[in-house]
Amino acid sequence: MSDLDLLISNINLASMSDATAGHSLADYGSMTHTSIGIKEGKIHRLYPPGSTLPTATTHIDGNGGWLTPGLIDCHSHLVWGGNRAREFEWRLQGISYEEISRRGGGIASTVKATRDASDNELKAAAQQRLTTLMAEGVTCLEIKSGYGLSLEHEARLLRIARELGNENPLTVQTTLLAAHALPPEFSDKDSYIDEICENIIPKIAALKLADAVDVFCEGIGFSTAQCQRVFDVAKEHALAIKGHVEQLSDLKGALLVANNAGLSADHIEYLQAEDVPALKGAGTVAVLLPGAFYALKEQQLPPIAALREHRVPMAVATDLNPGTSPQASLRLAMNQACVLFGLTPQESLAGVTRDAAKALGLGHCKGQLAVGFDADMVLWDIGHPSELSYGVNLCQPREVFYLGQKR
Ligand code: DI6
Ligand code: FE
Repeated sequence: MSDLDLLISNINLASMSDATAGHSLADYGSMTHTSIGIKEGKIHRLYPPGSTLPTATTHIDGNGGWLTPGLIDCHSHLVWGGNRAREFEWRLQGISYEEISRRGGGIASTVKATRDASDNELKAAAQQRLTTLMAEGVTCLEIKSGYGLSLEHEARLLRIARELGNENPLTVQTTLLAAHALPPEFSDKDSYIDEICENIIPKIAALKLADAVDVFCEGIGFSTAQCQRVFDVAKEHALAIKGHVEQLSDLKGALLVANNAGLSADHIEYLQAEDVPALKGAGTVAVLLPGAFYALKEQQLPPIAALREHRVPMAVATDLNPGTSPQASLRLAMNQACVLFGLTPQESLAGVTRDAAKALGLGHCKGQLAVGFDADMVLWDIGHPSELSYGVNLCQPREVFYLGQKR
């Protein structure tokens, strides 16, 4: 019997361990010329240079490459029908996202196309996007509903997301985003919030289809009072809390998420620096979505300096969706986070590993190469981890390891 299931020797590790948190120019928690041992899906031991190496059922020569934690996309709307290429043309003619939304385009048009699509059509399209993300090294993905907007259709999207998690090697976490927009059957937002609180959340919770509940807190979405009602019911059902907040205006949604001990406040371009300490105090992760900022040609930058100063963990995600972030690439989001938001390549890598895990409540088991953590890992033929944020698709994983327990 071998001591280990897997030994990867002759590698450099970018551990992204907690010890590197808050050091924007630190060294990726790197350990050079090292080896890593895996047992029962977990990181069993790290071997410094010169160690006597144990036996292993499988031994891989890393050839001097770099090993990172598996990449984690902690914010996606992966499952939808149709596309919004026509709307893209309108936006290029100068019509704003909010104006298109008021004219019945935007989220409403995707809701119609999604409801009209069959399960098989939705799943095949989502699988294609998922395969693209996995080829980049994504080993864990959050998938939101939000284009169904009724119990039947939200449940359908979450069920498809769960099936994708069962049928692919990566971990999928699901989030109910019923409070994304007003469905056509309702004329008044408060009545739809009643439906979400009295019917949709309790039934989705009973079916165990969601790990968390999210809201779109915005003028074209829902008010803080309406979002608070959703969070109250989410908590009754022991579901984690997330929020799309301060994307287009400052409604103090991030404070609301923090006051409810939410896992993450996402977008936050309009978050004021004075509201940042509340996130730190609540342990709420700031999720940066540069793909939506890019696609909408936004000007308002998230308060990166204040987030750094207060050591709020900053995750980076795709926000993959048909309207405001039509990009199935977390690697592109890493590059955008550096170029558009001024993150360092180390912060950007932490944002798709350690801090993305925290945004999903998985910070204790995923996103770091540390003893006891899940062995979700990517081996890259690169000379330095900054290459992962520099450029787009100039390097691909040599091998992706999905050995950790599915969560
Ligand atoms: N903010 C976003 O960027 C996406 N949802 C949200 O609340 C956009 C969704 C869409 O336009 O389809
Ligand atoms: Fe989103």
